[in-house]
Amino acid sequence: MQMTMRWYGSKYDTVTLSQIRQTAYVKGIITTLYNKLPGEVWEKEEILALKKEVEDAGLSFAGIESVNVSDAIKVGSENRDKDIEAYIETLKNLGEAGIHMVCYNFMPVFDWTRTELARKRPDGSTVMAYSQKAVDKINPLEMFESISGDMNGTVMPGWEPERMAKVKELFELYKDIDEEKLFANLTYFLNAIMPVCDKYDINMAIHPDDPAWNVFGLPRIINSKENLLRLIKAVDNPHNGITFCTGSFGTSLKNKLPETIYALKGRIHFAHVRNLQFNDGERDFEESAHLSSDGTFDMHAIMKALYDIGFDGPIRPDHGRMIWDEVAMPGYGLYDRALGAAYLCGLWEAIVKENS
Ligand code: DNO
Repeated sequence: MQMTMRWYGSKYDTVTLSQIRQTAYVKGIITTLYNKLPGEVWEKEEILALKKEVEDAGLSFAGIESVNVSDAIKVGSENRDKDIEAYIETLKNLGEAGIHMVCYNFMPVFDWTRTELARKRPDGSTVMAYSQKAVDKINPLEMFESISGDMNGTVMPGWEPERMAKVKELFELYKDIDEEKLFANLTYFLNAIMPVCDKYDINMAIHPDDPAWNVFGLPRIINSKENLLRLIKAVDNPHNGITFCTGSFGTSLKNKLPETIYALKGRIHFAHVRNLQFNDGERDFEESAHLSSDGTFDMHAIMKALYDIGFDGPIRPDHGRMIWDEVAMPGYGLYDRALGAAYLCGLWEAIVKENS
């Protein structure tokens, strides 16, 4: 595995590349052209400039999170082919720049959903949290307003204000889209992009739905072991793979994390590893420290499963708590993610040594 950290680019991130490098644990960067809208082509020069910036800081460029998929592609509207053409062009440019892993998601309207961005824990740290009871009380059209006050002035992925300004239209667009249609649109998209992925050896890594159940009546299809297996079989090409995100996939306690990792052998191209703590029933959780004993997941068993399947892709700590008075994008401060990286590297080293 290669330990990485997500970075949003010097214009958007509160964390610098030199800080990330000094963690020592993190060797690679997962980044994006954060200003690009879905459907827009990423030009080769822009990609190369970003890559140079990362490499000049002494870090490796480990992949993209995300090249976002347009709503036209997700709903399968007439103009989707134009957006798919643009996506293919972007992949070609990434491939020519030597980039081989692209994370994306196929969630309608909202990317990941949380009801609180700064829930206070007894030790004074703050974490992101989800409560179904709170969701049931929110008008989806006001979702953005209800959390935006806690974004610390940052732009959160999937929650861009321009996009949220159109949320009503977005709901309208998805009104006839059920699980089966969404799945068919996903496989249509994947079949169209596989040739360029084959040509440039680009691993596509779909991000699980977060949370793993329908929110506001919107369909979810990347949310169980069965559905993940269905997807990799439907487009049976090794470049059609998964971002195994424990904190998203694990929101449903029915999803068994190590077991699913074993089942996906060869098709996990990227891993996000973090822990959750469940509170009041199953659909109420908060993002704990990465440490097993701080949450619900057995992090050792997760890392061991990744080791056992021969996982050799990029891995990253995921949403961190906000600690030590840091002010950053919720989930994406430096300090707790650095602790997470150190912990995951420690587990990994122990597993490697015990097995050799
Ligand atoms: C949240 C992230 C998601 C993820 C996208 C992938 O912090 O895990 O925004 O990057 O869903 O496209």
